[in-house]
Amino acid sequence: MAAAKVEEKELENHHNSDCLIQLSNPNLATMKEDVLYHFSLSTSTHDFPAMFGEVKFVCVGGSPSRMNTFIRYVATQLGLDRPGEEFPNICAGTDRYAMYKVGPVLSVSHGMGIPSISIMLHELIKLLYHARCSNVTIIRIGTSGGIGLEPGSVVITRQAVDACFKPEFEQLVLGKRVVRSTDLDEQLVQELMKCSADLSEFTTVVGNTMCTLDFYEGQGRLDGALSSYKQAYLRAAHAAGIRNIEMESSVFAAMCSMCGL
Ligand code: R2B
Repeated sequence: MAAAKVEEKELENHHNSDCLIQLSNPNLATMKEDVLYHFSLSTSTHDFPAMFGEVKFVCVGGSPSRMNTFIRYVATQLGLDRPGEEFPNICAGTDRYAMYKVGPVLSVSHGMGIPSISIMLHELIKLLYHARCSNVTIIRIGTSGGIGLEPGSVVITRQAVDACFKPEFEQLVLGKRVVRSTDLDEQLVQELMKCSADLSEFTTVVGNTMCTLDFYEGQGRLDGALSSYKQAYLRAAHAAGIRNIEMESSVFAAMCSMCGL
């Protein structure tokens, strides 16, 4: 094969091996416009490929101010900070979520709990699809309650589990119980763990993360209006490999893996 042809083939192969966003909704192809209501963005008013086409990393976290702090930190790390200049909130037309971008990194807030992050993820995944992004890595960074760890430790989630310690996300869809798996990317887990070798200020461990539906009773806390604290439950969770508890990981894992992220 001539050199140009070889190059063309290589490019084609490279393109074929690209990991694209997979939506599983045939209705979207028939819609003239896709409105991402809670981002205040629409395919008819915004040029998604121009705005987001270069995105390779998406970091999501609960609070808007933390995601702003995060984008400023990333900008400094990448040498893309703009002294004296604020990063604009791309979703300024709404106060539901906040979104910031620097270079290939997008930082998005998701609020608290499964329903809130799930709405955000539907719209974020469609945004990445419309922008024709490929090979995107998505990470949730957030606070959580530790089990058997020093406060301030970091847990890298190997598997998200439910309150019965099962690696499943159960949802009622049109009145039917649908169970989806909550596997995460083991290679990414290892890569993140390697990064922690350079950090001595806090402990980093790999473990399972339990996702609960509420912050108080569901997490066996002592300080809610109602309390169901049982040390035996937390001990059993620890024995099952659970090292922290939060409120979003199961739907995050299920939706991202279903959409090829
Ligand atoms: C961790 O912190 C929040 C509750 O305080 C919730 O979003 C979570 O998962």
